[in-house]
Amino acid sequence: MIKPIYVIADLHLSELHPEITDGFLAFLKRAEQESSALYILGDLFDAWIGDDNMTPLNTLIAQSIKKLSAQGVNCYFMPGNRDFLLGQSYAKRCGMILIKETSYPIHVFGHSIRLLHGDILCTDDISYQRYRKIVHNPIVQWLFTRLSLNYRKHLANRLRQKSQSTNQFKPHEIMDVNMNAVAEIVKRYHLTHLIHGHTHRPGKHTLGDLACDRIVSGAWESLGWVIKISDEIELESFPLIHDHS
Ligand SMILES: [Mn+2]
Repeated sequence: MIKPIYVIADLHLSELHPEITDGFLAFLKRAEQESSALYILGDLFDAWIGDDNMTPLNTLIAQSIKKLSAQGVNCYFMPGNRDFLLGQSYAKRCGMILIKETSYPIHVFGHSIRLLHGDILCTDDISYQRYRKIVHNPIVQWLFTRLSLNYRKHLANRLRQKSQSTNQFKPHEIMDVNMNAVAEIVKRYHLTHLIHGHTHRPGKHTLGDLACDRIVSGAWESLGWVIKISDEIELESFPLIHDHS
């Protein structure tokens, strides 16, 4: 029997939440036993200012993912809106294959599945989409990575504060996916499943008229979340248990 493919997103790892880091390390051991591949669909880290910022946390995570990939579990990473600067150098340290949001659907277990972080589906949030266009510009990114680490930290903090204060006043609906954007992708790629994170609204939605399921992973907080792909596609939540071994 072929082992399932695991998909996770939105762990938002940071020094502020060691319990989530512990939960992730325990999850990686589980994934080593249970899965054939792991897709991380972005926002693995709460912030990423460049692959040269090797903190103890980033080093620990790289070593742990590397261990999993060395066991033959293929690991893939698609950047989210928090860690879109995570590049080839860090991916290599983790033994992960960096994949772009523009990648084609994967055809596994008879499904046609498109994997996304999910932010590009939130087209009602016009100011965010405008910001996204700027920060995804390769020239802007190149310039940013040329700044000193300290100055990048400072800029990242200011950006985060600004996004927190503006998001506070945004209506709930515009922070969710736009159904026209969903339908467009489903039709264009003849998808049977669309899998994403980002919205922090875990759930399984049947898009009846499109004959497609949209499965949304949850953000790791008090629970961890994994989407398991095999003949069936399941969304599972589990308590974050510290692994003492
Ligand atoms: Mn996100």
